[in-house]
Amino acid sequence: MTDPADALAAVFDTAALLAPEERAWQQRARDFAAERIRPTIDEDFERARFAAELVPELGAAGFLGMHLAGYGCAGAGPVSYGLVCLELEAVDSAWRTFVSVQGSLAMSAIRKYGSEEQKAALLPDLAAGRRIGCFALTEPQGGSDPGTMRTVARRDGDDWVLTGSKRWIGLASVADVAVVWAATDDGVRGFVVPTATPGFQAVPIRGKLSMRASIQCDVHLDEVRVPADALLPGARGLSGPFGCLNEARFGIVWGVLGAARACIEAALGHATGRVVFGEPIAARQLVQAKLADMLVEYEKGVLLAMHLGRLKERGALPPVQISVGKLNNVRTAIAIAGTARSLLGGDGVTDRFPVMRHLANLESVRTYEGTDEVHQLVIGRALTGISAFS
Ligand code: TGC
Repeated sequence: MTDPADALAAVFDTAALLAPEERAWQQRARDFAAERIRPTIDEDFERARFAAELVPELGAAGFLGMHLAGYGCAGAGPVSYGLVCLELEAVDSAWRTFVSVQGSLAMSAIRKYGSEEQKAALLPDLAAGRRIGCFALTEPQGGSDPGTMRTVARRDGDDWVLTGSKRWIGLASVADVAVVWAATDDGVRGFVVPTATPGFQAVPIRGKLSMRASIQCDVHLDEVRVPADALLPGARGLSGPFGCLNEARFGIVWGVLGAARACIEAALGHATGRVVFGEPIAARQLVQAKLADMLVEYEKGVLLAMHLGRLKERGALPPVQISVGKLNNVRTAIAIAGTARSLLGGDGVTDRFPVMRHLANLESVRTYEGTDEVHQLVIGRALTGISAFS
């Protein structure tokens, strides 16, 4: 029986689209995921365990903030970053999410908007995985509309005092530092808040049936006092956090294709070995049709991600194009995971295959960093010139 990964590569050779350096990053991430994440991921998912011991290893591999330049970051290109996201998410969305939150949200906020002192003090440790960062934007009253932000920061002498609540904040309970967005008299501003500051509390959200190997939290800010130099000087208004969401959404465009690929490989491997009515099910036309459709949709997703990556390299990637990529590729990955599940029969709902875990994770990915509907409306606004959010 042909290895499913080889069969996929034989039909669609993505390596031909890549530079040697990009292939090297991809291979490094694939090896890391296979050796360090895959062996325990089913148990981590089952027990809702975040394997914190992997964080410095991700740093040593160069994956944290890898697309940022200087301050200990690798300065890799966007396609290399995308491929790393893809390979990590091929094992579990939790670890692409970790890399996204650390690198694309917390670190990119500091890199884009921080003072020289903030960058020098924080980025090398975050890149090495010696410290963990989180990004606190979303609030309980409605994550899709950060414009309703109720968290406030007020001046008190030279200090700032932050009060409010955030929800669904990845890694907050294990983070050393949080980038917190708050309303001020001068509009929305960002603050670098050490999580040990009195009044900062992060409580992991229980009962998740998705992203179980990752942590998302409620964050309570009760008169959290930080000095004046905690303010990110370069961000003013919601365009600040949205600039970071663009980076994270770009990683998702790539990452979910890893989950999709893993599901296709599982379905293909099963179909060629599973004999029903005297033949492998892969010999049935209905099964081949499903496999072909999955591959075609996956290929289209990769080509879209590649196109966006090449635009980003040239500094020519508008946010609406990222919305096209996030909307399409997450929907595609969910559809592929669902079809793969159907090909696996009853065992498809067990952890004998990674497919149900991917399917559950992808439902979170569909919701965070902009729901399907938010991205449809971003695209609709670009098409019509009319904002239909409210
Ligand atoms: P609006 O309030 O009108 O615009 C505010 C300002 O932002 C600018 N802007 C952008 N800038 C850069 N990139 C983008 N993608 C941008 N989108 C908007 C806009 O030009 C304006 O600038 P200025 O200078 O004029 O003030 O907002 P809008 O009407 O443009 O957008 C509405 C909408 C719905 C698209 C936006 O609110 C949105 O994207 N909502 C979804 C938010 C979202 O994705 N939330 C999930 C975040 S995940 C999270 O917080 C948890 S962290 C992850 C983890 O920890 O796991």
